[in-house]
Amino acid sequence: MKKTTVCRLCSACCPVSVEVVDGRLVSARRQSPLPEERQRVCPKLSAAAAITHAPERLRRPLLREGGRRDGAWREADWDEALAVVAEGFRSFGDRYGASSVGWLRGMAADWGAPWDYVNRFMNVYGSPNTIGNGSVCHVAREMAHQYTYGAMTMPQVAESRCMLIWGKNDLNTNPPAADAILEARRRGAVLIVVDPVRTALAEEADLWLQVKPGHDGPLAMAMIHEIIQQGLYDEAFVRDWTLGFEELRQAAAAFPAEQVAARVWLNPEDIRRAARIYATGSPASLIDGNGLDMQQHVFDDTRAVCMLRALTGNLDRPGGDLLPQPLPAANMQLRERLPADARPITEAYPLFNGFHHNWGLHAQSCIPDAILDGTPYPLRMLVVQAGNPAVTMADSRRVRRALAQLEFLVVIDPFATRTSEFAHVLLPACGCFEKTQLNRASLRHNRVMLQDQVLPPVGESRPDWWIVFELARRLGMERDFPWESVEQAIDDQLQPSGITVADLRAHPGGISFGDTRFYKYREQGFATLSQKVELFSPRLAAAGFPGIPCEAGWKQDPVSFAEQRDGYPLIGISGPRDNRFTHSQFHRIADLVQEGEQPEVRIHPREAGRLAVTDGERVKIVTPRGEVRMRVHIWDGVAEGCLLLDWGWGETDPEANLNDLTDDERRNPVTATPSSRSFYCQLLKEPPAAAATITA
Ligand SMILES: Nc1nc2c(c(=O)[nH]1)N[C@H]1C(S)=C(S)[C@@H](COP(=O)(O)OP(=O)(O)OC[C@H]3O[C@@H](n4cnc5c(=O)[nH]c(N)nc54)[C@H](O)[C@@H]3O)O[C@H]1N2
Ligand SMILES: Nc1nc2c(c(=O)[nH]1)N[C@H]1C(S)=C(S)[C@@H](COP(=O)(O)OP(=O)(O)OC[C@H]3O[C@@H](n4cnc5c(=O)[nH]c(N)nc54)[C@H](O)[C@@H]3O)O[C@H]1N2
Ligand code: SF4
Ligand SMILES: [Mo]
Repeated sequence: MKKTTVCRLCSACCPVSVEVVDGRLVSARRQSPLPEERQRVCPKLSAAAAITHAPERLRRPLLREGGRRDGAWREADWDEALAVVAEGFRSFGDRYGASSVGWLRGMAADWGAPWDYVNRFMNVYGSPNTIGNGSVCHVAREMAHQYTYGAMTMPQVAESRCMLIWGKNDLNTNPPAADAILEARRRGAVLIVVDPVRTALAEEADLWLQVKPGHDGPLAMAMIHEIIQQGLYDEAFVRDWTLGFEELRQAAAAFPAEQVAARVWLNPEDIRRAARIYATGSPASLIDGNGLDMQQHVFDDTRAVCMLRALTGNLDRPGGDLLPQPLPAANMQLRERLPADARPITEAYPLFNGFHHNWGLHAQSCIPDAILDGTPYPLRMLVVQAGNPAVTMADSRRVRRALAQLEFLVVIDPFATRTSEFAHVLLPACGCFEKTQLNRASLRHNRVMLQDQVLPPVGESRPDWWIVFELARRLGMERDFPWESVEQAIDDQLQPSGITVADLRAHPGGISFGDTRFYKYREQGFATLSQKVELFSPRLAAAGFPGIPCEAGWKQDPVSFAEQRDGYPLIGISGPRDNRFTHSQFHRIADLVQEGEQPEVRIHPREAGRLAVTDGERVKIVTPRGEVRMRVHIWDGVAEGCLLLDWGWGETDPEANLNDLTDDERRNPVTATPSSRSFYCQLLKEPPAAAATITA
């Protein structure tokens, strides 16, 4: 039988058709408006059956013998496992207060309604410590959009004459977006790419700016300066709809292309050309991505990038960048139920905690601080859902120390992971095809599509929503979790829109809530305090942060370990995402890895010559935090002075856990973001004998 649903094997949320025979997924294909020969295949989706029915899938809840972390695992039924977890919530709450319990959320299983259920559960329980990983993912960037013009924009490439792609690699990370970019290219749209790596999109570009890692802010400021100085900005829009143009003009004057160029590894003419092409190419879309995230200056760098959209009048216009029209939906989180004096462990980041009515908390690094240092107070019990922090969080050796110190750790995941090694309870979650849920994308962008269950649960695994609802019942929260099915909960959430699950099932391709409208700000202003685009932010200035991005001129080098760069002279770049894997996931799936495949470090030929390393050689990469071992791949798509390291192998190859190298000490003061994308490091040759003994 063929069915339509949304794939959640990564965060791209692609609409897909899947074929199911006798309760098993047989094949899956992305739905695409393009003719078949132009559709690109997603290897993860092609391997969906192997992933879903993998022998390693957890099929029953697991508990430790004697409740000790060093006890052997034993299988349990759900009743017993949930009773143990509920007892944890009760006893830690009684002994230390509800805030001693935290819930950490990874990126899988979506940020949509399922995330709202967890927030609701924890708020009613009384702990403010429900924390996502948005400080390293896009939420820090989202906050920069929000502070500049009220919401995160969506590029409208179908009608763009020019596309400026800034630190995003949709070919590997978001196939529907990549299709749209390549189609726009086919009809002649100009393409500029800002990326330290020669990605396939950079190869395709009319102009590729191979920026120094982590130095996007000064580049954006130099482009702003050029646009203002040459009078290439949209005067009417700037006059009517922006606040702080004069302050921005003055601050940007400290960033002339001639001075900035060498420091960001570019030449001045390319910076000026990029500014000119973008500013005169309207309508132009600006596609910003995760290359800006995981950088210590993510917030200011992204604000500067966002300002380019406003100066050129490309906001909320066809072919530019759309301000979203969120679907009217109920806020399910019951935040008002938290005790008034509840202090989250992320209290040092109040602006980030509160910038959005629905995002919740995302200063992920505060979790190890609370466990290890008791800062601002100790966290004793943690639930980790849909995440693998032992591999994916910055300075993961410290994170593993923290996990080992927890008095009680519950992990909810379809697979055992490096993180679950530290767990006392391991609850088997359903994969994405085995459950029904709403995706956050549906709540944000006025096209709602149901991720509909197409398969029965594998083994006794259960959907995340079911686990949360059942726990709630066991803790006496029946009144707040009255739903007998997820369909009822979704209907309640979508009630303000009038759309129901039944409607969505009748329209598996999705339902739009009204037409897309442009220039909405002309009627309602922007969703900032001044209702204008805030080039200067009075809110930030009042809180003691720069009102204009980079206003202090050149700040300290944002690349981690800059103080120790004498001993660690190369810049490591946490590599682009491979379209076969999602972070730490799927490296065990035989269809996706080649026999004997090892993670690689890519090095420019001249740098390899200086380091005297050869293609295929296994080497050690070291930072002040730790070391990894990878195989050399000589490639001229990365600049001299940089090492491009494969990302995500730490789950299957503990010697290649990239976050063993990264730093979590220096963080962005607004968003708690560390520079785990770029860090100073050194490369050491391995003695041949030692190298021969190391296997993946
Ligand atoms: N150095 C470095 N660090 C990074 C990054 C990087 O590029 N470089 N990327 C960062 C970014 S942007 C992100 S978002 C994070 C990602 O960090 P994580 O969210 O920790 O990443 P994953 O490895 O995808 O872990 C997801 C886990 O969820 C499980 N899972 C899958 N589906 C479900 C489900 O439906 N329910 C449940 N309960 N579990 C499920 C998977 O088996 C897996 O164990 O990593 C960040 N860390
Ligand atoms: N296949 C696959 N798809 C995924 C994921 C996955 O793990 N695998 N993860 C999902 C998640 S959680 C996320 S957040 C998205 C992220 O998706 P994207 O936003 O596309 O992020 P990346 O591919 O990590 O990085 C984008 C580009 O930034 C570049 N970059 C690195 N450092 C810098 C820098 O200092 N400046 C600039 N300008 N660019 C830089 C990288 O070389 C890369 O080409 O992908 C999602 N989709
Ligand atoms: S890119 Fe592939 S894995 Fe990610 S959601 Fe789309 S089809 Fe699924
Ligand atoms: Mo992410």
